[in-house]
Amino acid sequence: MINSNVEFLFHFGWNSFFESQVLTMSSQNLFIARVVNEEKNLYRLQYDKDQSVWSAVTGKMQFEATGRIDFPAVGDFVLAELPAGSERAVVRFIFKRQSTLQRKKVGEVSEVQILATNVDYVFITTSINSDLNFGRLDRYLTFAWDSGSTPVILLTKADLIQDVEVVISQVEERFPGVNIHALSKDHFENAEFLKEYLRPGKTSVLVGSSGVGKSTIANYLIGDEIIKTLEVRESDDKGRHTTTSRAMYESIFGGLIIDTPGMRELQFADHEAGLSEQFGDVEELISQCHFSNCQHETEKGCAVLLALESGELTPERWKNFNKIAKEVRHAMRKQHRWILAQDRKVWKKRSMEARLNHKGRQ
Ligand SMILES: Nc1nc2c(ncn2[C@@H]2O[C@H](COP(=O)(O)OP(=O)(O)OP(=O)(O)O)[C@@H](O)[C@H]2O)c(=O)[nH]1
Ligand SMILES: [Mg+2]
Ligand SMILES: [Zn+2]
Repeated sequence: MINSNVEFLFHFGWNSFFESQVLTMSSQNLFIARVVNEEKNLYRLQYDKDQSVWSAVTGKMQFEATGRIDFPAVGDFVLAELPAGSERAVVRFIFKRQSTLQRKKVGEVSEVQILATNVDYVFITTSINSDLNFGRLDRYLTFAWDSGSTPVILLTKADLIQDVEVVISQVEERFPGVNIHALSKDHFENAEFLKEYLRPGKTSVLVGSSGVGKSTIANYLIGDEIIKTLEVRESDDKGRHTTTSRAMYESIFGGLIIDTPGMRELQFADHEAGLSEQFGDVEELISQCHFSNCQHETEKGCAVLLALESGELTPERWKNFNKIAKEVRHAMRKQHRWILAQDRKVWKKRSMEARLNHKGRQ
C-alpha cells in the first residue's frame, strides 16, 4: 500500500484548491499523486520524493469519459490505488484542474490534446533568430491565456544575434503586459529570472516549435542532462522533433518544469477566453462601432477603421485577430454542434406549435 506524503505533495504543487476536494473522498487504500509522464494510455504517478509508479485508468473511467479531458494528463493530481500484488496502479479520480493548457488535436474534428494541467506559467519559447514571428506569438499567447495560467515569452539562443536589447524592446512594445526574457545556453546562470518562476510548489511548462531549445532549458533546470537534445537541421534551421512525450521534473530551484514535444501547428478549440485576453483592446474597438453589424470595411462611425487610420491598431494585428477569431469561432461551431442541433430541435418544435395554433384559429 502507498501512503500519501502531504509534505511532499505541497512541495509538488498541491494546495488548498485540491485539498478542498478531498473532503468528498474516503477510502483507506487510495493515495494522492501527480501525473509526471504520459505514454500510450499509461500515466506515471509520482507520490513521494523520487518515488513513482505507472498507472492505468479504470474501465469505469474509460466508459464514462466524454473525451480527452476526462483522462489524466501531465500535471494532474489524482487519487489512485495500488491493488495488492500488482506493480501497476489504477487511477480512480482526477482532481478538478486549476488550469488546462490544450489545443485542438491535429487532424481530429473536435477532439483536444492536453499539453499540461495545473500550471502557473507557460513559457512560450522561441529562438530569437529565424523562429521569431509576431503572428505566431499572438497565437501562442491566445492559447496560453486561455489555460488560465500566466504566459512568459522566452527568447532563446541570444548568442546568435547582435542586438538582443533591440529585439527585446520590439517584442515588449508589441506585447505589453507580458514578461519577456532572453537567454542563451552558455549563460543560463545569468538567467536569474528563472528562479522567480520556479519557486517551490509552482509549475511551469515549456512550449514552442521544435529545435528552439526547450529541452536544453529543462536540462539546465533539472541540473542534469537527462533529456535528449539534438542539433537543428542546417538546411532550414528547423528542429528534429527530438522530444516525443510530455514529462514533468523537479527543478534545482524547487519548482516543477514540464518539457513538451515541439509543435508543428497550434490549432484552436474553444479558446474564446484566450482570444478576449490577448485581443481585448480589439474587441473593445469593435464594440464601439456605430453599427452593431459593422463589417469594418467602409462603414461610417467604424471604430476599427478609425484606429487603423490613427495607427492605434496596426494592420498586422488586426489581420492576426481576424484570423484567430475566425478559427476559434469555426472550432466552437463544430464543438458545440450538439447545442446547435438542440437549438434547431427547439426551434422546429416552436414553429410546429405556432403553425398548429394558427390552424386552430382559422
Ligand atoms: N546557439 C545556441 N544553441 C542552442 C541554445 N539553446 C539550445 N540550443 C541548441 O538547439 C538545438 C535544439 O535544442 P533542443 O533543446 O533539443 O530543442 P527543443 O526545443 O527541445 O526541440 P524538440 O524537442 O524537437 O521540440 C540543440 O542543438 C541545442 O544545443 C542557445 O541558447 N544557443
Ligand atoms: Mg525537446
Ligand atoms: Zn467597424
